[in-house]
Amino acid sequence: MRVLRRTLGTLLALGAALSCTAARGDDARPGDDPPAALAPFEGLLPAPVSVRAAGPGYAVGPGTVIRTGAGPGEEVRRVGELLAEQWRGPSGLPLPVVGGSDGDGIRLRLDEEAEGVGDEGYRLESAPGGVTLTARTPAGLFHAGQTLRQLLPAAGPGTVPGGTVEDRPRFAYRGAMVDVARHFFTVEQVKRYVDQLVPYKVNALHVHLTDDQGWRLAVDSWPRLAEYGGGTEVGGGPGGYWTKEQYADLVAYAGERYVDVVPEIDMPGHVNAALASYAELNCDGRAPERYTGTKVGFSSLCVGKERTYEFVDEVLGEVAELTPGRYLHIGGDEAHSTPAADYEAFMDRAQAVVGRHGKTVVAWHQLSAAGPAEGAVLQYWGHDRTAAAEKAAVASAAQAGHPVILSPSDRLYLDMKYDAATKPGLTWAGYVPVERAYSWDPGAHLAGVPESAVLGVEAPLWTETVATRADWEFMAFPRMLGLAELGWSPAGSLGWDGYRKRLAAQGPRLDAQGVNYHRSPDVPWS
Ligand code: NGO
Repeated sequence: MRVLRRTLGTLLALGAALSCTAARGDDARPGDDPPAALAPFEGLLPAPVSVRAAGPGYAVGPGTVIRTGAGPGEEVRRVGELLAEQWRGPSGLPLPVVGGSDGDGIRLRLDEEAEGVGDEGYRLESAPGGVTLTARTPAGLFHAGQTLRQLLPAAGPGTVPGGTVEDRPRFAYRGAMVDVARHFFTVEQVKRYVDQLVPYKVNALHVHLTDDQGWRLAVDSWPRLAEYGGGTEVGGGPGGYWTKEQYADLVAYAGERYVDVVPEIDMPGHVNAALASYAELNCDGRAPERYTGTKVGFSSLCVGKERTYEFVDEVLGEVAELTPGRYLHIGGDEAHSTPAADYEAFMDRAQAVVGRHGKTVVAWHQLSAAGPAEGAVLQYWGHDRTAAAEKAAVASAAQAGHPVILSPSDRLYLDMKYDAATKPGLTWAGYVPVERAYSWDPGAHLAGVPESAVLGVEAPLWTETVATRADWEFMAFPRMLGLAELGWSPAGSLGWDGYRKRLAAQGPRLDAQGVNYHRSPDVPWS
């Protein structure tokens, strides 16, 4: 009986492999990605808006060139170079980048009138003569390139299936946050995160630069912040900080990949590193010790002191100057040591400073109860048990026109353990297994916050318990891929059953990139 069942299983698997090979055209080799269970376009993650499979596809090989069109198109050229750079290693092909658009190969086409693709979307058309990527913006072409890459095997040459993909994002903001304050991480390490996220069309990188345990960005007007305040971390390690050049380098690197950096200077709480660096920032004029524990809510800027606002203005001014993106995050969470009236007065002034420096405020959702400035964006980090009144304050701010970024802590906090066996991580918002991180609808998550008020989603990685790049990856992957799909794919194509297969299909790509991801037993990894 058992033998019979096994034979039957083998036959079924063989049948699936054969039908899949047929669907992929004559050039596909058995064993190519995606795994046998999925037809080629079905493995795409995030799932695209629409797909039409048609006829044979384009075989990518040693003769394949990337054509970046006629005319000036310097940025298109740059996108072409970047895509070539991403694919050369895995494909082992030379992939030269040339001008013009006639001839076989991969053609990048900027068309400002392209329909149905929005600012970041694209159309991908594949036939034996080549693949044409069309978008209204270079960002759209870049995203199209990521889709194309997923249609090829994780390693080696292969055939792009014939057909058309039409695609555009559901939400404008699809973000990741990393806390480099609790444990210090270098710009190079953060760049690697960018590399790991852009294949999934993530477009925002929020860097939590300051907290009680460390100040991580050099500020010319207040040099001790980084030099002294950056000199430790949770657990008492040596910490560190980024020079302005290093930060600018990260911003440029991310920007070239269409990822906007959103810097956060947390205030009026979470400021012990600053208070320890400058006695004059303290109400009593005495600097506290540096802090290497993990408590929150014990520090506050001195709201009644004018010097505090000079500090805020000078620091935010320098950060704004280094940051081309429109957002500046000023924290505003867990100000438990700042009386409510002081908090409001302080946040009013801090928000005005951000505006004067030409940026739009982002703050954690506690600001919603205390008077967000016009246009300010609120980042919601509550959970299922968050008080109704707190949620209602976010809803009424949303109804008054404040866009909301959703980071529900019981869904998207990457520092929450997957389950009891996860070594790093916290549990205050509960366990967040891969399915829980994915199976919810950002367009209908908070009562009174309609989809139109949702700017997007972001998954924060807090690092009280995350001290190494390996643990960081383990906590972020694969949950970040779920965020990417929630942020990009139409509501109608979401669903755990399909998603877990798409996710499994990404396994070999994560392996090829050397990502240390959690091989959740709920996902049918091949
Ligand atoms: C909270 C807190 C952070 C912690 C994090 C840990 C926010 C917005 N403030 O989230 O300081 O690091 O939880 O999960």
